[in-house]
Amino acid sequence: MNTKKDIVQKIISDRVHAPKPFGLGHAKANIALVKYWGKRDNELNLPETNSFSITLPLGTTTNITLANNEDIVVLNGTKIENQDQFYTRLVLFLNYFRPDASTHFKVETTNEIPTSAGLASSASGFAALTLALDSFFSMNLDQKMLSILSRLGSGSASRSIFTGFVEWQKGSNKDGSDSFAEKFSHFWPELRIGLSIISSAKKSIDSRKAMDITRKTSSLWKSWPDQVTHDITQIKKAIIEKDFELFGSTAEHNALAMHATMIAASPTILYWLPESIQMMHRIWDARKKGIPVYFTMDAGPNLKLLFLEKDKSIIEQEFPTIQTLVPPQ
Ligand code: 2P0
Repeated sequence: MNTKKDIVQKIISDRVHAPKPFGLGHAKANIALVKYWGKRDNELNLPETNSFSITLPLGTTTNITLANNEDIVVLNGTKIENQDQFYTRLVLFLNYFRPDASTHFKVETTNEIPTSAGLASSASGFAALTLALDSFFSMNLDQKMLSILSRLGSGSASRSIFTGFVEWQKGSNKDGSDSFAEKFSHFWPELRIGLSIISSAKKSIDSRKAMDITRKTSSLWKSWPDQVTHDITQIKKAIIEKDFELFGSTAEHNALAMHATMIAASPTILYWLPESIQMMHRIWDARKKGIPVYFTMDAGPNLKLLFLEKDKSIIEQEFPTIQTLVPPQ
């Protein structure tokens, strides 16, 4: 069996140098337009399908130094208790890089993503941590290797090593050596993301568990991989041709299809709140009025609106509570 530790060691063993005084990493959050939902390997976060994302302008900055007696984790200026899940997940990841048991790290991490924004921070978090470790041990790894290492922390983190549009290749090797993200060569500077926060409460079921239940029990699971293949082709075509209707409708349909696979799981997994459905109707009503706006949704109740800069003022008038973000190239 390939354990995470074996794989990390294989990648880094001949590249690690003595630690520098500190190692700094920064990575941006991303939102999948064609979703990652379901793993072929739970240990290595190997996905059943490719996925395709857009980078957000908000991210995570992480600084690593050496600590004396135990690992110390500080998030946005507050020391995290070592019983906290955030602490244990981070320390587990650090263990794969720890040169020996007596080496301890202090990890100070700052999240630009407001915790209330309902956005996953594990993607930018594990990518920033990987970049900080790369710098700390002067490894100088290429982006492919950084993407593979980030993936071992959290699947979607593999995409946060890059900016712009990013495709995570599922790969087929058992050890995940061909499962990494790549930057898509085209960009769309006029694209905007509108965050619509319905609830910032902790999700009812974490996405890791939800993916597993979906894959094992959902009657709609069989059709999901073909759906993704189709949608990735369409979304790339839409970007190249700047066809916003194709872009928005593909992303929206893919998100709804992902949620449909969960609704068809046993037990049903439903992340939507009544307000989520209300918001969907408001978006569909806006479209009926001729306003080009679509949405995507992740493993939670919040919607992310997709639109173009030229329609920003009318959309902000129609949806006054959204926060508009400009995706970086
Ligand atoms: C995505 N999500 O593509 C999908 C869409 C949520 C819905 O990636 O278990 O935190 O760490 O590999 O990356 C959330 O899952 O899962 C996610 P792990 P991750 O963005």
